[in-house]
Amino acid sequence: MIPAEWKASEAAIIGLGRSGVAASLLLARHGVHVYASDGSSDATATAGAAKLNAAGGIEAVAGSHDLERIARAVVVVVSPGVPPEAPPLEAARAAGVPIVSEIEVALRALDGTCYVAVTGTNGKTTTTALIGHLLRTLGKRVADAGNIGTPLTEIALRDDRPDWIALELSSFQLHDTPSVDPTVGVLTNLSPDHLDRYASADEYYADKALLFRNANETSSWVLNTDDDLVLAMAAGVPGMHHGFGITSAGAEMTFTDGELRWNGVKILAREELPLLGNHNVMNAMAASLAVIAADPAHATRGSLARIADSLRSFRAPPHRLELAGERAGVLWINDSKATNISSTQVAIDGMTRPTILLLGGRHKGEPYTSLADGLKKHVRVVLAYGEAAPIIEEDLEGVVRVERLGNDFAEVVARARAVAKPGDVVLLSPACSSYDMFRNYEERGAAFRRLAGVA
Ligand code: UMA
Repeated sequence: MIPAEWKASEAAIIGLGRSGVAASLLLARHGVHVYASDGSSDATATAGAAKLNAAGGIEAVAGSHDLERIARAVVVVVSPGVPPEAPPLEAARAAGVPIVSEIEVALRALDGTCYVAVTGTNGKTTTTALIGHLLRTLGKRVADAGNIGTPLTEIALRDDRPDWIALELSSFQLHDTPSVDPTVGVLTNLSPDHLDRYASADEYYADKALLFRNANETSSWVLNTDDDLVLAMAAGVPGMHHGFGITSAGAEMTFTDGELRWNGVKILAREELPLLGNHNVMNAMAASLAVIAADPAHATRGSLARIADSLRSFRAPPHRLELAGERAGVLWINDSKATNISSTQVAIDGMTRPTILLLGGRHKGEPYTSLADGLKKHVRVVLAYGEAAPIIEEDLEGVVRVERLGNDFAEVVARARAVAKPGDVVLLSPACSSYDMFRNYEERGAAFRRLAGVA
């Protein structure tokens, strides 16, 4: 339920991206007066403001924040991309105004709806999409939401409520979401990320641990038993623990003799899963286990057969080791979603041909030196580009051939084409965010596909 006291005053929404726009519309629908602002006056913020001002009951401004007005608000609703030290949030904290996430607003409006929440460093989006797909195959009406792309408040605005929500939660979204209490919670894996926003990996992990903040005896957790950090974080958390793992012994969901098995029962053979890489085997295990844990009716022989069929028909979401095409014997792979080191490591390890790697963008704080082993084995040339290029060049000196390029992505792709020989792969797996050159990783991946000209 949206609290009655919010309706008596004004809510301040920070950010006019998808989250801020949907959260504003939802609060206005619930009778809350909304002041929404964005510090930027870029095209997205301006369009967001125009949409909200046309909606009624909302005042929206792109280009500045009225800090005094924000300090008088009854609540501040923050978009995930707004860092905690942003001036509007400092102003709210100084005035004692509670700060909540867009997800928190949606959970209050969607009170009582079942959801599987997925967090972790990598594999979140694919696992979330898989969970949505599996539940749909089992006959449920499901919405995929959160970090995957559709804000949860957008789902709450729909007249038709889903039976289930497959909800991807980033650490940014978990930060200000005190009500998070999923039917099933999934923790895929943990490794350092977002060190441009967090002072340390531990600070980032602390936000991930907020998935468990309302854990109780009726909670259900799906955990990667191959990952010591995951096990340490979940140790002692109340509720049922369901493990999945390839290398660890004793997990409920295993990958044994080339088969995904649940409690020893075959779900399907590896070759039937149409996804590249072992990390996707882990994602498929996590998703299947989450769906089985969600409802005892999903563990019958018939349901397990439907889960297997559903895994066979799943296709990878775009920008995740996506095959862009092949020309003149060169394979072009778009892994634009790889915005951290561990994700790029997984991509490199999955390469079976000599690889030209496009690495770069906005540096996020992790050193590139940890890529050295994989680079030596699989990569012929690294094309380092964007803001991170000098750091990449310095970190990888003596490890692999590195060519330092600038900020012109067309030039980067043209150079890849010139360097590639028949039998090679050109892999965009940047290990950086895209924000120095693009609006987001989707735009970067789309530019790669277009410039590659292989589709
Ligand atoms: N801003 C201010 N004032 C400030 C600072 C920022 O107004 O002081 C503004 C910015 O100008 C911007 C807005 O705040 O317009 C922030 O918007 P946003 O980045 O949160 O954009 P949304 O469109 O709402 O997208 C967000 C998620 N973005 C981020 O977490 C950065 C999307 O995840 C998510 O899909 C969407 O909500 C719906 O839930 C994207 C992402 O990159 C895919 N996520 C990160 C990742 O996967 O690594 C966490």
